[in-house]
Amino acid sequence: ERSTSGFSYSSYHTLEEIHTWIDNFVTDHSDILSKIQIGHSFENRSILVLKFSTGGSQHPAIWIDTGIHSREWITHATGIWTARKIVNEYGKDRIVTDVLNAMDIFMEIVSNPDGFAYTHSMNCLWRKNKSSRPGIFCIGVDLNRNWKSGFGGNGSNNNPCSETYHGPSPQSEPEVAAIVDFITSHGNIKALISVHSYSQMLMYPYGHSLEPVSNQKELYSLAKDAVQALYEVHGIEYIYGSISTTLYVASGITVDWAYDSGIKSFTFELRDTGHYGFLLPATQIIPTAQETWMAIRTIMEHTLNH
Ligand code: ING
Ligand code: ZN
Repeated sequence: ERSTSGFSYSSYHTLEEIHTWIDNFVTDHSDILSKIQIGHSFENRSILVLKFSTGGSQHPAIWIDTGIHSREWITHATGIWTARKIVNEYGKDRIVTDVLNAMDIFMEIVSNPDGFAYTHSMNCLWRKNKSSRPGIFCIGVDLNRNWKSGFGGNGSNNNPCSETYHGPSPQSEPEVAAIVDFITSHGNIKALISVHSYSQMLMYPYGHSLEPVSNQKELYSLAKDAVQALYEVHGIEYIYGSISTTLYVASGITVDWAYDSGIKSFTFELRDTGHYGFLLPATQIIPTAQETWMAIRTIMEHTLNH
């Protein structure tokens, strides 16, 4: 490590700092890392994805996104720590090594760059993106309600001023369309992990329906194992189950779209349970990332073997 040696993994960072870190991190580990631009945000910021690959063509892959909701700062910080962990463990940890020898990993750290910039400049509790449309007074679409699966259903809102506004049509938002286009054209994504905060939960589809998914037994037992692995790190308890039965009904969400596209999908709600909420102190970044890693690693291992 040279150019990233001064970066603090135990602090929160601005968009500019994260983009600089991405460039330096990719340079430092160019043997297995590259940077892909998959699109532009509404305000024309780059949408960047880290690709971890040991070579080969058409490897199956795992997708991880953090920061779809801009105020959930612990998710970006956890993503950054996780990226470094993957690089450090390759060739050391058997599971990471086996996974990366057979599969690629894609990580989108700042999935809502406009909202994230706004949380640093104006309103640290901003959730949605920053899109605006003629004749509509309020700003922003909820990027976790803008997906095709169950679009416009219960647990999403038709009012542009709502925090859960689903937008005018499925994938109307460039930040969502970029992911849909990338995953669809890749064609071989096996698992998707979408990271949110807060509530300490690990969930799987559906959000838009109470109906159990066809592989719900598999997803339930994997979630149970992942949550157990997480608990063993720092004793933090997560609850788990389908989104609609564990949290609430929510429609047009990332993981329902992924599931309907044939991808095993999970969504995390990281620390805490509401004491600090979205404003989790930076002292909790490393412990949160450490425990989350053990759950992610469990999901990766299962994806490799199934
Ligand atoms: N909560 C999520 C929300 O978008 C969620 C809960 C996550 C619902 C994943 C559906 C899927 O309402 C937060 N904190 O963002
Ligand atoms: Zn969220």
